[in-house]
Amino acid sequence: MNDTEEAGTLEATGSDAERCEDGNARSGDACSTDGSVEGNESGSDDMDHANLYVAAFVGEIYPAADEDLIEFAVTEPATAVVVQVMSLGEGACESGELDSVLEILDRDRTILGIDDDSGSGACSKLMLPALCEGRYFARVSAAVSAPRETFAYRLNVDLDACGNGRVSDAEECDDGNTRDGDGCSGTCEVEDGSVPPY
Ligand SMILES: [Ca+2]
Ligand SMILES: [Ca+2]
Ligand SMILES: [Ca+2]
Ligand SMILES: [Ca+2]
Repeated sequence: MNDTEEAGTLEATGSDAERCEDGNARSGDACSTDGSVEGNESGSDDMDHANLYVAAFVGEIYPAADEDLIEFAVTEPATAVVVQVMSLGEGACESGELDSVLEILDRDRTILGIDDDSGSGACSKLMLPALCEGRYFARVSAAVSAPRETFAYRLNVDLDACGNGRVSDAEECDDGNTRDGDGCSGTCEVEDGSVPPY
């Protein structure tokens, strides 16, 4: 589906990225209608050839009914993940012009989570605690009722291990260890009958 789309990075295609972003009030819209988005899509919607996630990933749902599959790796046990779809410019999520649906899948195509509007406006945000090590996939598509069937978007994947002392949005607690029985479990969930240390 995406074979004709060009690969690139924001750094390498700065002027193109700016051209998309300077569309003033309707930047996401402008990008997708003229097909000028040169984001980070270099793969397909096939798991064996999926797009690899890079920070500040830019993709495009184009043509209509396009589905983007973006692969990310979890390298530490009990990793919390927060995945978020955002607009390239201002306001597209809030106005509903960018109405995404986001799923997280594992290698077996099991859907671990699905979200429509938990992000800003009509954009999507998913949080999953305690993923095991392995390969995972974010799948982005347009909502069935989306006012625009095509749009450019930014995808952010935040991975955060349990036991690193930082409480991710997807963790209930993180006491700096992965031991159970001390109020915060090895998967960073608050344990019953105790007060979380953070
Ligand atoms: Ca695409
Ligand atoms: Ca949505
Ligand atoms: Ca953590
Ligand atoms: Ca603990």
